[in-house]
Amino acid sequence: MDDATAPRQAFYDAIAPHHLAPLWENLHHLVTRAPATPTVPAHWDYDGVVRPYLMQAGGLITAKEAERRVLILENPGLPGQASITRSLFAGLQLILPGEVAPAHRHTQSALRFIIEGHGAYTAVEGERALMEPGDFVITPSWTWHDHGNDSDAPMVWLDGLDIPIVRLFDASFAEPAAADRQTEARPAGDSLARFGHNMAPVDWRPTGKASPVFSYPYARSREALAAIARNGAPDACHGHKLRYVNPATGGAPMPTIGACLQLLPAGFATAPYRGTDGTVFSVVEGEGETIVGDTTIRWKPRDLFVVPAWHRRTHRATSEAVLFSFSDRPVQEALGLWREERA
Ligand code: 1HN
Repeated sequence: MDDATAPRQAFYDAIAPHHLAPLWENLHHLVTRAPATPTVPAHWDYDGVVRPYLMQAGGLITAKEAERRVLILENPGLPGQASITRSLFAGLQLILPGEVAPAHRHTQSALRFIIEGHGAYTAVEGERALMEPGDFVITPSWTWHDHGNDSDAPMVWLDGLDIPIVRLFDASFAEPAAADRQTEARPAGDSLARFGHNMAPVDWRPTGKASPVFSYPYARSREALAAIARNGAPDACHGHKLRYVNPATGGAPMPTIGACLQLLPAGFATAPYRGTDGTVFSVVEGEGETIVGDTTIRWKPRDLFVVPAWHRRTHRATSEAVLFSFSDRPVQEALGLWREERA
């Protein structure tokens, strides 16, 4: 101990009961020269590991009893925090034939990205979206939503929510609906017809902050990627990458979460890239690997992985690959925080 240490420690001990602390002992942890996250790169093998456990969960608890039968994808660097990055929650939800996940609403915004199964539905504000693998469905903040499976096979999707963001602001509200299932307000496909064809009802003005389209079918997004891949060269860092938009604003579908779909041609390797938005990936098609710092993640269809904030990544596709991804980028952009670096 040098001469200064003992009197300083005595001072810290004296002020602590008065809820005072010295900034100078913490400053460099609080204000780092570059992002320093406890989040680590992580990978979940869907078919080999996650799916068997998810099906086991299906035998242990019903969707109704669980309210939502979800296995949390917890970042190994954030134990016990129900978070995949510091700002986002991710989980895999199972709904078995005949089950209903009862209607509720909350201030947290949620996205669904369908992993397996056909024809179960999510109902949002009284309109059902039938779900197929690769479909992207949103349930914006404070919208009523329930899920049901009238098909004859299990249905699994990735849930992405802004739970840690809402927790940061202590702004969580939630309530159950009076009935498990919402009464149908509009037929399935109505929102897509009104807002999903580069058109909108003539006198319509946006009311909320989220997209009026709440289902983005894979068939359409995939067709768009196939066309742009035929028509031009891939971006060095991203391959052929499109972001999902709110057609009313051109911005993200929900204010707190942005999502993208990208196609990597067979044999293509992306140039190193990093952004301040930690990003969750879901593999739809193809096989390949993503190098994050000194970690190599080898992925195949239905696998999930996370790249922490400001970690350099390169993707290499061994066969033509399609990756879905989501992050908090719209929040960081709104706050003037978002940065990226392209090699
Ligand atoms: C939730 O409401 C859903 O509505 C899914 O399907 C995952 C995770 C935490 C809190 C609420 C859903 C959730 C959730």
